[in-house]
Amino acid sequence: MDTAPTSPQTVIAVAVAPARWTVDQVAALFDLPFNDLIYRAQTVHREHFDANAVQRSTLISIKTGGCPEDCGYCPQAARYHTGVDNEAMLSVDQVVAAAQCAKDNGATRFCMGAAWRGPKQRDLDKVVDMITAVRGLGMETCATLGMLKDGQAEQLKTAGLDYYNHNIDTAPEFYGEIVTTRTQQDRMDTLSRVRDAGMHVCSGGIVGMGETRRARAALIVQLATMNPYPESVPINNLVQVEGTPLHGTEQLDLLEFVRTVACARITMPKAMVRLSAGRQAMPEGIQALCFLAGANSIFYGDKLLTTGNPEVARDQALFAKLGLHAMQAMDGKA
Ligand code: SAM
Ligand code: DTB
Ligand code: SF4
Repeated sequence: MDTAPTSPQTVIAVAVAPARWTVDQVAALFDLPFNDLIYRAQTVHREHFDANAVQRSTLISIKTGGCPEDCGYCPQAARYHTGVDNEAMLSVDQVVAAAQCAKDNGATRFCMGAAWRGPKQRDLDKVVDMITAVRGLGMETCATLGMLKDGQAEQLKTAGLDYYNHNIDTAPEFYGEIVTTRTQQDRMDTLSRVRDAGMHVCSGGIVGMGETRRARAALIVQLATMNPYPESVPINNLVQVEGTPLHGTEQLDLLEFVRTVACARITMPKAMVRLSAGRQAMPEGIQALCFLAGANSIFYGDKLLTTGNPEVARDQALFAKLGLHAMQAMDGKA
């Protein structure tokens, strides 16, 4: 593949490049002059999307804290002292009230997250009721509940779940330095179950965990070479939480975050690329560059799961300033 784009013709060639991206190829994208990379990403973006439409998903933590896993980034792991308490699961009524509020604010998708290694059957029964109720409000539904066992994805699909979020988080070779209580292959196995059950896949990763640029390229390749690649790709910048092992990691240059978004857009042209965690600490100019680089989705609402996110009013003002408009529900397309 030609990796030295200097003309629009070259850009078109990249847009139809085969899906079998290699780490060398994506590393070469990362190494492009910034303007060339963003131009390429924006060109690909415009071939598939309204460049000024951004989808908005609201998150809720339906079960907070006390998780047995050891993910080095996560404030909800029981073993780290982060000040996040282990709370009981929310009721269906609490979840529906939050979903209604998110809908009233303009969100089209509602994502329910739980601090589990994976759901137990009685937990899943309650999540099924939540999904049914949120769908009843006319919103798209997403859940992130950890690893799924045989048969569980089918139950979620039957309940009407549109998306299952399960991040592969980082490059395969770096994964063992961040999480030891499961392997990345375990994550891939759950993603296969989600696909086989006929749900849309939401899978992405976290950058700013001390990985190399090549590892960021390898993360993108791991996502882009899934067959098919995920419909939704959240790109998170590590939110450093005191008490987690990754607290104190050197901050990623935010222009490198923008590059990661651009590489996701170029390699997964039809995916919704979500500018995810870390947005609260991002200046508006960086967020604007992320949209220019092909991000077309955000988490919307004052809170992510346990950490902060820009206030709704601030995001509405940003949309107005940038001339962005809300993307309506995807009708299952992305
Ligand atoms: N327990 C389930 C799991 O791990 O799949 C679902 C909830 S978990 C909190 C969802 C995702 O949030 C993780 O896979 C990770 O990508 C992201 N995440 C968690 N803590 C984060 C942090 N401090 N900064 C950025 N992303 C984070
Ligand atoms: C995703 O990729 N990022 C969201 C969502 N999927 C579940 C979670 C971000 C969590 C940030 C830390 C917290 O708020 O606890
Ligand atoms: Fe548990 Fe998920 Fe946090 Fe890992 S990321 S500790 S699995 S809640």
